[in-house]
Amino acid sequence: VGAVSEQIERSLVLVKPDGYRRGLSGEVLRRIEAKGYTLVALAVTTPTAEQLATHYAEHEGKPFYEPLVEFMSSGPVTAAVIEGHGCIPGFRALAGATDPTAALPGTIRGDLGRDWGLKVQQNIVHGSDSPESAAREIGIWFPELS
Ligand code: RTP
Ligand code: MG
Repeated sequence: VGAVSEQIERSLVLVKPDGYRRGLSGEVLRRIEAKGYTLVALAVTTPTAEQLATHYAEHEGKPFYEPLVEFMSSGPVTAAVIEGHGCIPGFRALAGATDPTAALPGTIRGDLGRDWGLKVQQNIVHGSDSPESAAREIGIWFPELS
């Protein structure tokens, strides 16, 4: 007997500055829509220091934190709220492994990403990792929705 998901959930997706610069926002959104998830909010915005400090609070103090914040503030991101049953783990599956070298072909990071020899993994997309993270992150990027 399979588990039945009863709640339509929402996830926060970011096309990070590397993906935005490379013109991959449309490709990422295309894959989200082709999978069957619904776009409920969409914006292009350059992250502020305050947004990034809140968004990445769990990583503060880690060796990659400073380069990560520097990278994420280097230009616009495309931010989206997506909706659908299981879209939180579903988008993480579409995104693939954090390390784009290890990410499987067929995934966003596996098909479109690579190691550029930089201080931090530039891996095209972010996706919320739990319902709690999603609610918190949607509040950061789309306060009008929370
Ligand atoms: P995300 O939060 O962006 O969806 O990615 P994730 O869950 O797969 O990865 P996470 O562990 O939350 O790390 C957040 C982001 O930090 C960068 N990172 N670089 N060792 C490294 O160089 C390293 N580790 C993490 C990546 O951009 C990662 O997505
Ligand atoms: Mg994460």
